[in-house]
Amino acid sequence: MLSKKVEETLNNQVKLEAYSANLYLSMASWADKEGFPGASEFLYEQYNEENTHMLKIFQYINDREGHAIVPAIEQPPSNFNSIKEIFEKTLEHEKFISSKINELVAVCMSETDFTTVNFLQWYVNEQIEEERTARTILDRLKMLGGDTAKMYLFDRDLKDMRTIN
Ligand code: OFO
Repeated sequence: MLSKKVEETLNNQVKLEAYSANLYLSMASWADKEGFPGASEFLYEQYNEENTHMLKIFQYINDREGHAIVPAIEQPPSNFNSIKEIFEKTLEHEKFISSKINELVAVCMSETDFTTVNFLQWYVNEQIEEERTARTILDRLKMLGGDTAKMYLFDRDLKDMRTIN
């Protein structure tokens, strides 16, 4: 059984994962509208992944006799200046999520809930991967330096990148 504190913190993480999903959905829409089909497809995939992250925690709360709550979610930004800005925001956001996962683990440790610490290990590893992918994409974008022809190829290649889970 979850302590109230762990239950509350997990429910807060549900909200953060749901926000992440909507943030990527919004980015996917912008990329689609601006003529970047590869980036858009990649970001729609991120949306699906974040929903999975959210649902896993949601179901875990109830599995441990807590009460998973469907959260109200703040509207994400809908306009961006460039694909580069999108991936800068992605990296910044994933770093923020990593810090929240670490806080969550710290709460579980202080409540001696080692079952949840164990459950969260998947998220700890996932965050390493998510930050790394965003950083890799940003590095590639920096190398292109705004070259339109190369940007076309970059966008096409993004379709095949499926390393953020
Ligand atoms: Fe993008 O992170 Fe979920 O956990």
